[in-house]
Amino acid sequence: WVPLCGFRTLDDIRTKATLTSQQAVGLKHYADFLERMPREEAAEIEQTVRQAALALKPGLVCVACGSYRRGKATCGDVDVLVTHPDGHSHRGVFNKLLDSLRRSGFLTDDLVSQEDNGEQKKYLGVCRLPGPAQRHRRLDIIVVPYREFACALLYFTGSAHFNRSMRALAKTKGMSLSEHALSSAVVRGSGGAKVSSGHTLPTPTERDVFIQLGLPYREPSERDW
Ligand code: 8DG
Ligand code: CA
Ligand code: CA
Repeated sequence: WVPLCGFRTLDDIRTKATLTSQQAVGLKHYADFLERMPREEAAEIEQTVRQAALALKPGLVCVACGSYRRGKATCGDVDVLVTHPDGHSHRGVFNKLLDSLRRSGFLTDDLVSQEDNGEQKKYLGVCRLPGPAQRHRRLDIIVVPYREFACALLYFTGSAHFNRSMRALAKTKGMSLSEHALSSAVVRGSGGAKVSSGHTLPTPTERDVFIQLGLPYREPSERDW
């Protein structure tokens, strides 16, 4: 923007720039997004999502992941993972949950309203708790099938650096770790052709991912890097 348009201040951008809808949301809430929230507020946001989810379908599990689950005193945003232990009732929840949270006025802006990634659906947006002095906060919601719960929980809890280390380690052991699953890696011949495709290893809990990788279990609070 500086070399192309000569914009040097937020005010230039506010008054002269053509913004994408996501940039406009970021600018609108610029001051609020600079601040991290106390973890107590993240807990209230998690609880708001959980109440809306349970009103739609009893048994839905909602877990705040990210820095909140790692026990941090403050959080940059809230990352809520949603699933259902019966293995199929997560289907159809994503849009209904967002509609419900929009109708109640809790969601104020959307950034990415839906991103299909296999059976996982991801929402990135903005919310605000009711009350006079509440700030706008970034909220991410992912809905996942229960068979992917452990790997999605591990991924969404992070930290990002910890995830990169886990994935790199999995590779050295002939495996592949993603937010969906831990798999035996695809084997390729010297020409690069696929010799055998990977298969998913059973990981009913996060602990099973550590066991499969030959690692001692680490609590979320021990996953900062
Ligand atoms: P914060 O919001 O309090 O600043 O920290 P956070 O909760 O750890 O970060 P986040 O940006 O909300 O991301 C949530 C998790 O997503 C993160 O802990 C691990 C996972 N993640 C990756 N790679 C990346 C990445 O490249 N960018 C982001 N934003 N998240 C990633 O595994
Ligand atoms: Ca976060
Ligand atoms: Ca996030």
